[in-house]
Amino acid sequence: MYVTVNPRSDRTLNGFAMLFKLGLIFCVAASAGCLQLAAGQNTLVSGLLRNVASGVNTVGNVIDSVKTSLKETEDNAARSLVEFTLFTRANISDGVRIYANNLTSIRSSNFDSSKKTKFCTHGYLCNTKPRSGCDNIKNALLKSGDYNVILVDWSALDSKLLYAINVAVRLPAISSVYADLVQDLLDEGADADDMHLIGHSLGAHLSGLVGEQTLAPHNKGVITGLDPAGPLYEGSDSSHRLSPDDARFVEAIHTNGGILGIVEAVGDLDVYYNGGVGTQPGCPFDVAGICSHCFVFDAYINAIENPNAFIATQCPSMAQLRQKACAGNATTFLGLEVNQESKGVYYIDSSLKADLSAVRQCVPKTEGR
Ligand SMILES: [Ca+2]
Repeated sequence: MYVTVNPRSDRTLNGFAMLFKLGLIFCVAASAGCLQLAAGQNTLVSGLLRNVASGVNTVGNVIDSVKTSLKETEDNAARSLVEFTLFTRANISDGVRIYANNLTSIRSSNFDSSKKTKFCTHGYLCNTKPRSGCDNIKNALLKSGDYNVILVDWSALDSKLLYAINVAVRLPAISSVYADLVQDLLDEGADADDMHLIGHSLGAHLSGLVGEQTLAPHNKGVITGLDPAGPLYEGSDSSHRLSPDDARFVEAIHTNGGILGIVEAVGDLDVYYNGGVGTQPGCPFDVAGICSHCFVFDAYINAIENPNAFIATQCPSMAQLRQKACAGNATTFLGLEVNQESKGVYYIDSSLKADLSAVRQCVPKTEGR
């Protein structure tokens, strides 16, 4: 039995205008990428796409082909351009920038090492500005509990024209500086088991890379992957993507598997929301899967705000769940009350339906913080 929870009521979106804008972004991105290739101006891009075209399309091969020449440049860019902004109940709206390898910035902030720390980072073409998915998660978290919440914004490094560049070189570089910040917080007395890395889409895999460096060695901490990105990650080696060995407990919530999200299970617990693949109920015009892919923010935020309302059941398929063939199987709440002993594939037939307002969370208005 599921409790009906209304989607967030403050999201009134001109859906058609937003979809048009998104379609334009993707069209421009694709066109620009092709033009760049045709001009032969970028050997790196040409090489990447040749690899993909020849069938060498796993993230591992892409990374190996470029990482040596670009690593130093990418690392330097990441160190100067990734933004970490701390929010607490004392400064819910006015975030304070903190910096990796700069303990003074941490000690002069409201960071409290005795409290749990929750991070949120975004995916491709997104950011953490007000009304973004991560900003909404931050608000829900601080309403729910007294945490340190750190938003990780790498939008200045986002290779907006070529997704593959992000996968191959940007995320590994960003993960290095992100991991340094997590390590700084551990050095300041925080417990690794109090660290919770939340990431959407590419941000889910970024969280995995960070967890591998900082949490996995202690077998502590939690990672929540919100519809982890699928393209170039499906079938790739676990060292390049979110995987169960990246923290003590790794969960993934799938809403758009097979399009923008990954289908395969990548966590200790994988929850397939309303089936988890294709289009979510309520997304009438799901251009490129964006509505369903971004709906996962609503799914997680509603689960944070209603900790006992959303129950997932261990089950082999959505069809079997709906046929009530999995009655009596293990269950777990979604959100912060998730049973961290849960293992395997779970499904939820939720009363929460998507709508076009979900898109806004991936393409927030661009006013600054
Ligand atoms: Ca991994």
